[in-house]
Amino acid sequence: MTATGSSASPTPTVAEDDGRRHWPTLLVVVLIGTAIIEPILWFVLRVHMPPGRESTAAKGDQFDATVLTMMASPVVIAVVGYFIYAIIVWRQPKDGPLLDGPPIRSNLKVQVAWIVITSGIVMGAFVFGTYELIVPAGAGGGEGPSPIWTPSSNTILPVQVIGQQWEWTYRYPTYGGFETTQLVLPDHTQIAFHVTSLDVIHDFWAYQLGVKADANPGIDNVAFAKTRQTGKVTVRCDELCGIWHGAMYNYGHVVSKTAFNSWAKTTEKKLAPLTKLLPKFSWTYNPSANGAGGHYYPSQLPTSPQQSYGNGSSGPEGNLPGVKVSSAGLPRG
Ligand SMILES: [Cu+2]
Repeated sequence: MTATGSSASPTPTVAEDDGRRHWPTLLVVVLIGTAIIEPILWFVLRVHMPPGRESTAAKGDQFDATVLTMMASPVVIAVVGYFIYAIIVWRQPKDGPLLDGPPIRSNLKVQVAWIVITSGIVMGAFVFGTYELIVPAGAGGGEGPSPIWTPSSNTILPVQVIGQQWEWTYRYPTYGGFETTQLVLPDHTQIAFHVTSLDVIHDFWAYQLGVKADANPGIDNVAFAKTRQTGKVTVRCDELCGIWHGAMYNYGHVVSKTAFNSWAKTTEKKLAPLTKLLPKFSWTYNPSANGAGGHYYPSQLPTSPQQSYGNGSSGPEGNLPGVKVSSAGLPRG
């Protein structure tokens, strides 16, 4: 570095080699730091990583995020470690001339190490990402109408998720095709979410299940997840879909198989008169087919169906009072 113009800054002196071996010291710092942080990430952070472990897809997300954090940690430790080391070891003395490092044009060792380490990290992430995408089949990503990788389970419960401005409803085709605003799922069961929309593009995000699949009109977008434990599920729309997009959420529940069965059977029976009026179950619907102008439910919105599992007054007839009135001309199908 040289002083320019009329500046009075002194020209730095090249510091003399202190004869110390800095690279091995830095390497030891990085190795020790890595050895300390990695077990903490694996044993402590992993179990607290979002989105939890309520489904296989969620647990997979948690695992992936932990492994990527563990891959990134040595890099962060190396950068921060080098920074702190430089501040301490190569500190400019208070008295004496302004010091600078030796001018280095090229350093073969550094170049080789850089290429090897960065290639290793990138290729490692590539292999890991590809494996995680393909092998644990059934990730809740929404892979279109005919996913290439499907779960091996013989018993899969299909649940249709219907998005529309601005609420979610669910149909259970294996229980007579009833439709409800409640998302109730059995524990330890492979679920196939069939996500579709009646109007614009929405995005079904069942946070605790690690499921996030776009809801496109006319498309049956399939996402798989196997429930692992009972608990609450927060469902949000994650695609800006109009003015009340922010109010487009509700809550679901993963319950025991017995509780689910009794709920499903009771609800099927309770809603049977209404189910008859619904369009026949289909993987997609065309809301404008019957001249409804794309509106399935009457315009009592903006509201979002808010009720909790088992409160006894749920279901479309409770939350969507207009359905009965207009059901003669139900436009879907
Ligand atoms: Cu939406």
